[in-house]
Amino acid sequence: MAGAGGEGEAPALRAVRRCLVAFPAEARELGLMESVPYLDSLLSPLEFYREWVCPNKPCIIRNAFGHWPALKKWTLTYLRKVAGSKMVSVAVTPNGYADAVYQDRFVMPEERHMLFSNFLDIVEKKVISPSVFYVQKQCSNLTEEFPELLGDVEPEVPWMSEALGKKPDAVNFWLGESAAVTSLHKDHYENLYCVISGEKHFLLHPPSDRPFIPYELYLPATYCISEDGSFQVVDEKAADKVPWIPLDPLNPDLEQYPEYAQARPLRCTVKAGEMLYLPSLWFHHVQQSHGCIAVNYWYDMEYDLKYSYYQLLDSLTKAVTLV
Ligand SMILES: O=C(O)CCC(=O)C(=O)O
Repeated sequence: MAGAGGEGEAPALRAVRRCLVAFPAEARELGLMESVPYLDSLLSPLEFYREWVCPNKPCIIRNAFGHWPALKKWTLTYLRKVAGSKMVSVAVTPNGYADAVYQDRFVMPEERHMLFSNFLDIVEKKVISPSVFYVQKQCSNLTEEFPELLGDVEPEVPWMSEALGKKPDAVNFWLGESAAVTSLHKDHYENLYCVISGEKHFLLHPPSDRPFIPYELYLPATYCISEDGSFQVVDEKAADKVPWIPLDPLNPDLEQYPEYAQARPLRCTVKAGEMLYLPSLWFHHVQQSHGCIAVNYWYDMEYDLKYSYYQLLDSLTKAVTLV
């Protein structure tokens, strides 16, 4: 919460600010843990809903998808064989950050359509590029761009579909270089994130940490590669500003965002064969081992009272920040 008020601040505003500063610790005491717990086997849909979705708590589930052929089949060689000859969308950036703040812009990656085999050449370091490549298009790219791989996983997670009474909105396929990083953000999805090979490193904040997490408004722009191979940041035409988190949780600028010192990130590594349940509205920052392959399922959240309470927290945080 930037702009903490001084002596002249109205008492009511000071009281709201005090409540917002106390709120994250109070929420944590009500049942959040120091680390992300593991489940060694699946629960029934009802149990999973009661114990994790409803309380909005993350967990890592082992043995949740041991039956998927992908776990044994998906090597880079296999992926090249079944999908190498097709054109796919790849996020290309100069620094590994797609959808992140760069200087005074919110910058999106160049979305390059390229042969999947050319992308694999880069991941396998058969071709050296100064840019960073990541297959990460979040529009259900597994079903839209890689239908030939779908039979090796599942189009939905049956127990989650039953628990939530709906099908996933998107099934995404992720494969990229270790330099590709996903900046801190949150989504309105119940996310089941399954690592097929390699490792993903998540840094998480519960939604209740919102008062300590800064947002700013940025003009949106896109990386465009020039003929000489250098990247330019090109503004989107007539686009509204985008609220985004400027802070890098791995190296937070506490002079600019001192409140973040009070936030308490949870860190976890999700290994091959493990599934992270990442509840809706949790902030997450993601790194990976080189060539990590993952599939995740986004189930739209319920826009219920929990959502409304988060909106209230967000509005109050913005209100005191602006003063
Ligand atoms: O794996 C990643 O790089 C990002 C995942 C993510 O942000 C998500 O699933 O919402």
